[in-house]
Order: sequence, then structure tokens, then C-alpha cells
Amino acid sequence: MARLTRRHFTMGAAAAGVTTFSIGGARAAEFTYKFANNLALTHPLNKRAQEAAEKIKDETKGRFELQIFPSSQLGSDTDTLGQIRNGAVDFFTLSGLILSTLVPTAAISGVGFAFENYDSVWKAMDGALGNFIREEIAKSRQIFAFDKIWDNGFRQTTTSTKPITSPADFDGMKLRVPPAPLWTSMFKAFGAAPTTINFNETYSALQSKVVDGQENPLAIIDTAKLYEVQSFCSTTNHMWDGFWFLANRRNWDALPKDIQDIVAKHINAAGLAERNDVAALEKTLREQLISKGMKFNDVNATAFRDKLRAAGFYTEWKQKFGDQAWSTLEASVGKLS
Ligand code: X2X
Repeated sequence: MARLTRRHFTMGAAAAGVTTFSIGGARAAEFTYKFANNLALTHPLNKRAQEAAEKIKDETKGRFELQIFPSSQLGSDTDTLGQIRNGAVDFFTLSGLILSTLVPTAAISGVGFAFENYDSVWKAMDGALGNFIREEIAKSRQIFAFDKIWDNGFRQTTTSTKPITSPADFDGMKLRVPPAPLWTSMFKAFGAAPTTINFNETYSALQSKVVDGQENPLAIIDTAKLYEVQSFCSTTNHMWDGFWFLANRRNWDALPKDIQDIVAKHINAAGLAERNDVAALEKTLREQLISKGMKFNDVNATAFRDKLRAAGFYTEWKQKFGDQAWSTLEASVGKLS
């Protein structure tokens, strides 16, 4: 009953445009913004976002509250992309590849074997390539991306059937890939049979054997407990993937400048901290996942890259992305096609 009364009071007060007070006496935030993501609470992305939320609340003296919805609680990535565009969600972390269904060139950072290591990733994504993609995202007018892209990691291949030791092991393999044309194209080029499935349905698709494998960084294989339904992990390192921290343009513009500055400062700093966390995890998780029963093997990346080249993957995507985008990528990472 108390809850009902309070809810009515809050709604009435909000409708009347006056500041609301909760029953405990703590003042409700003036701005409550929703941040959606597809990762478990235990992933560094959510830990760092939580820390940022606390710092933002402190520094805005409670005026701004960042509400975090992990684990696709507000819907799949495909659904949430719709919600960040129309403003039902205020912030969303999304892979550039999935974002490419709205901003085609955002997928370019996911070209197979483009980045050799983290040094080349951050040089490109904090430099010319990242700037180019952020400008393309901003052109959508509905959304924009914060300065610092967050890390997902270098993607590895897991299966329940057999290890991937050479490209031939991909032949006809039923693999889950995220919903993005570049992913489907790449795994077809490897010879596999990719199926697009949103991340929030991936565990159950693996468990019920709708697909035999998937590919994700170790931090996700661990925090999403994919080791429970996958036996082999082959360190294919076929792609680096990151999460753009996206904001709905209209809702962002509705914030006072001083609050915008505080939010952006803490979000970007949290992104940098998250990058370090993920890099550290990539060094230690292999042993942990082995102790949880996964069998690891390393591969010769050259054979996989040659397979993509022979299948015409680079030629096709160079043409799709266009000369400007492709030369921006090659200026950062060297010649690809
Ligand atoms: O869907 C995936 O595999 C994930 C979690 O890595 C992305 O968000 C692209």
C-alpha cells in the first residue's frame, strides 16, 4: 500500500513538473538515464559502468542517475538498436559490426585479421579510423558515440564438437555469429555455415545444439559461462571487436552542459579502465577456462587469413566499404587486400 501511494505521488509530482522526493528523504535524481548492454554484471564493462555511475552521481550531487540494464534486460541487440534510435533507451554499448545495419562503415574495424595486437587497435580506434567511424555514426543524427570505444576483445572460436586447427575444420560447421553481414560473410568465406543469433539467445542455442560453435573473446566465454556448453576453444584471433558507447542524440541534448561534461568524462575514463581490465583477463583466463574443462589449441593465423583472401573476402569488403573507409583502415594497420 505504501508503495502504491508513493508511486502515485511520484507520478503526479513528475507530471506537474516539480522535483520529487522519495519516502526515505533522499532526493530523486533530476535526470534518470538508461544504459542497456548485452553483458553479464560480472563483465568488466558493467563493473566499470557501475563505478562511473557512482562517480557521476556524486559529482552531479545526485542530479544525474545512470541506470544500468545488463544482460539484454531491455531486449536483444537488434531490439535495443531500435530503442537507442528512438530514445526509449539513452545509452547502449554495441559492436560496430552490429551497428553497421544502421551505419554501414561502422563494421570496418571488424575486417578479419586487421589488427595484430592491442597497440595497433588503440592507435587506430583512438586515431584516424575511430574518428572516421564516429563521424559516420553522428551523421545518423539519431545517435552518436563517445570518444573512447570500449573493448570486447580478440575473438576466439569455441565448439562442442572438435577443435578448429586449420581452416578445413570450419567446413560446414554450424556456427552462431552475431547479427551483422560482415560476420556472416567472414564465416562463409572460412567455409562454415553461420547462423545469426543475438547474444541473449546464444547460450541456449549452444546448449540445445541448434549450433555447434560460436566465437567471442575469453572475457565473454567466461562471464557468460559459455564454457558450460562448449568443450573446445581455438585461439583463432580472427577479429578484434569493440563496443561503441552510444547515446541517443535528442535525450543527450536535453541535458545541461555541465551534466553532459561530467557524464562524458566519467564514461570515457571508465572505457579506458575497462580496456585494461579486458587485456588483463585475456592473459589469465586461458588457465581458468582450462580448469573449468575447456580444451585449448592455438592456430596458424596465416592459413586462416589466406583462406579469406582466396575466397575474395577482402576484395568484396573493400568494395563495399569504399575507398575512403578502406584507405583509412589501411593507413592504420597496413595493406590488407
Ligand atoms: O554478440 C556477441 O557475440 C558479442 C557479445 O560479442 C557482441 O556484442 C558482438
